[in-house]
Amino acid sequence: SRGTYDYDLVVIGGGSAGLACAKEAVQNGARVACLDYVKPTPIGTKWGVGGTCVNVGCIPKKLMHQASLLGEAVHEAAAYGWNVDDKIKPDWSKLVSSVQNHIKSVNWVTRVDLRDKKVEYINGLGSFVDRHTMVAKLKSGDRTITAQTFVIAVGGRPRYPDIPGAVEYGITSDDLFSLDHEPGKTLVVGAGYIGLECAGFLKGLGYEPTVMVRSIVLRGFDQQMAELVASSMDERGIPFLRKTVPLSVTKQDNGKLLVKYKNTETGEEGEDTYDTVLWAVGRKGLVEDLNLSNAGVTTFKDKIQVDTKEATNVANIFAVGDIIYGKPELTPVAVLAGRLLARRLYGGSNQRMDYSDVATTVFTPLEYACVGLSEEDAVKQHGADGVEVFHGYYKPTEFFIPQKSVRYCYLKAVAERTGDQRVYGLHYLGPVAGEVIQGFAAALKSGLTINTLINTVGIHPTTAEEFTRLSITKRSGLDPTPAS
Ligand code: NA7
Repeated sequence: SRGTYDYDLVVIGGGSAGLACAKEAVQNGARVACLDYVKPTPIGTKWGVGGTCVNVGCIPKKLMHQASLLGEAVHEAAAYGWNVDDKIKPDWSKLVSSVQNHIKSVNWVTRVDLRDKKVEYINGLGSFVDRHTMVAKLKSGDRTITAQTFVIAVGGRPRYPDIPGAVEYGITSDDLFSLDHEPGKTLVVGAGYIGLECAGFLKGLGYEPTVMVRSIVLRGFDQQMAELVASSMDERGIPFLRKTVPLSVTKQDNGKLLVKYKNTETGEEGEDTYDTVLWAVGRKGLVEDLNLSNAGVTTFKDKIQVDTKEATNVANIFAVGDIIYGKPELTPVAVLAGRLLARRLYGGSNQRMDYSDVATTVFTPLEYACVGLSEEDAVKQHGADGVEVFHGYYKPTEFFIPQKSVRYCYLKAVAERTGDQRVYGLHYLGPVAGEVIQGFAAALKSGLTINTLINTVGIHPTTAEEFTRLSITKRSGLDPTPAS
């Protein structure tokens, strides 16, 4: 069949999944093109190659989180004897340009890498004509492209709520990291990890975020940990409007945004004015422009369902990354799934993606990282009698001198109750959470038991060593707070 089509493989989407898949396919001998196109947001924000993670996700988020932690660190430094001006303040436009410069450099490196690796990069919006043909809308006009195989890796974009003024006056995480003015007093609507992270760094940078929560905080995460995250943010002065939904946004003569909202339990209505309204109400898959029906690919709730080999219902069309239904929407998941798919398609491999026990971190001011099952999922799968939870509060050594709150520094191991006491899940709330959990994720995937964990010698003084000191079970009812 080689030769009948323009390419062996066309990857639609130049984000984490698509780029990993395209590069690996070329390395395994395929002729590959990668289409990438970013539709501007309603306020006109657009960006380059690399997808959400690089441009409007993980990378700028981590940098703004770091900026916010540094502000905190300057205050702590005074307690450690540094003579610092206690009237430090952030420069939003300098922060934005530093962040955007880094992103531009990553975009550039990505383009060079694609050229070096001989992936043809096509800056166009693709839509299917049939299962082997696509039309790409380019600046220079339409181009028809045929391929033996297609990989759909178009990812997702933030949703807007269906209320008056939402699109006109609100922004999303697609706009925030390049916003050309200070966000000021900000209403963050949505209590998923994106909402909480944005509220967290905005507070750290000195703005006044409020989080509007429709139902629960951090749906999908361990709910005890989620509530501790929310409490730790509340303690830092971030108010949470609970059980509340927005009704409308209007712009006042003074330029401020008037938001009307309603408590879903009491029915009581309220309103307040903000400088910025940030929607963090979930993301939708970018299926609409693909004309999938022309290729016969079926969709499910803005997403595409795939089998364990990332195949869609059409034999020559696959999907990876955030566009697939029911899998963790995380960059490293997308990268590995994309790479493994290319190896199976062109490298004679049989290895499938293992989507289980993926570790992740919520970069709130006090960070939360976890791997494996939440306590509630462990109980659901193994029964309350089959689960033992080891837990404890702890005091990071470095928190004492600046007298930082240790109230929410907490961790737990959710494990099998009897037998080998296999660890089902690990949860950590505290500093550098991602760095703490990453190694434990490998241990958990290797069959970590409580016995191994508590017989591992800790590294002192660290916060990660607290995992080796877990001795109190929830079932015992003993106080999990440390003596000193
Ligand atoms: P999530 O995790 O889907 O969270 C969305 C949040 O927004 C969640 O708290 C929702 O509350 C809330 N929500 C949704 N619709 C509304 C409306 N209309 N009004 C008020 N609040 C609302 O998404 P993120 O934006 O954090 O994105 C993370 C994505 O990346 C997510 O899709 C992950 O899979 C990966 P709810 O709990 O539904 O009541």
